[in-house]
Amino acid sequence: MEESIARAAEWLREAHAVVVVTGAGVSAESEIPTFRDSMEALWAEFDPQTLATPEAFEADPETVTKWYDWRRMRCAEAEPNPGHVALARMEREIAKRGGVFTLLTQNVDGLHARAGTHNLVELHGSLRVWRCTVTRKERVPDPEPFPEYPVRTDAGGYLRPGVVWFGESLPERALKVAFGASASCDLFFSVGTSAVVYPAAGFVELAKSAGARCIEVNRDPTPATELVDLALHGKSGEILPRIVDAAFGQSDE
Ligand code: BJW
Repeated sequence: MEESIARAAEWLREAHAVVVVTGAGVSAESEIPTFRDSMEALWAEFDPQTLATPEAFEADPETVTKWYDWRRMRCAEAEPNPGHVALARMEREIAKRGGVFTLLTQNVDGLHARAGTHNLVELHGSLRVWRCTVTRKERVPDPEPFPEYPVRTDAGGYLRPGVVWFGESLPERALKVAFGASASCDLFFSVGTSAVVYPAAGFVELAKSAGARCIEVNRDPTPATELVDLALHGKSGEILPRIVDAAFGQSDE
């Protein structure tokens, strides 16, 4: 592990354009269950892959709204962990050296922004923002559970979470930035993601084929493991700070 950390740090120091794609694993140490491990307690009988669809919301808006509201509350209570903080510092250090840093997250929990990352693309939307199914008008609900499920709007629709479900398109601008950044970076990190959900799972292939060095930081091996130049298996909240400290020195912030 020591040798891999040193190599990742060396590549980070040499990089001019860094892209990081993150998934639910980066928030696991903030006590937000990962997407595929999220069905605990009340939700054990459900399959997340089935609930995260427009069809599920149409068929059972009560259950889907309850699930997202439960997750919204957990995210509001969570705090960024050392992995989020290390990525925010990575952005500042790269910027100090005149480089470009882009963080593409599949997470809807808002923790990267709260940790201080600026150039952030939320590929799958946000759990903070909800919208009316009829007017598409957005709003940020108060940080307390909804009084009813599903939530009716004045326009006669329902309030749905501002996230991207399976079968829905990602925001156009997010896609454009993500494809552009992945195709033009010289260092790419895949962090805390099972790397199975597209289009995000394809960014590492794109970066690799465009000549970038690719690094995976994940608890378990994934389909990306075979593609990358360096795979570090463990907790991102432990590995990312070690890479950033080894590249730029211990943080004195
Ligand atoms: C740790 C750790 C620690 C734990 N430290 N690591 C091409 C091929 C095949 C299919 C498709 C394709 N293109 C599109 C599709 C269809 C579909 C898709 O990809 N399906 C696959 C399942 C095959 N994609 C879509 O529908 C997308 N839309 C689209 O492409 O539109 C056009 C189109 C439509 C239809 C057909 C073709 C084109 C939309 C995808 C939207 C995904 N939305 C969700 C829900 C968001 C709201 C919510 O959160 O509920 O996003 S699904 C879910 O998966 C969520 C996540 O962001 C996403 C990725 O999951 P993630 O983050 O990787 O989490 P996990 O739990 O899977 O993994 C966690 C990892 O962390 C694990 O590996 C652990 O080991 C690790 N870990 N602790 C480091 N401490």
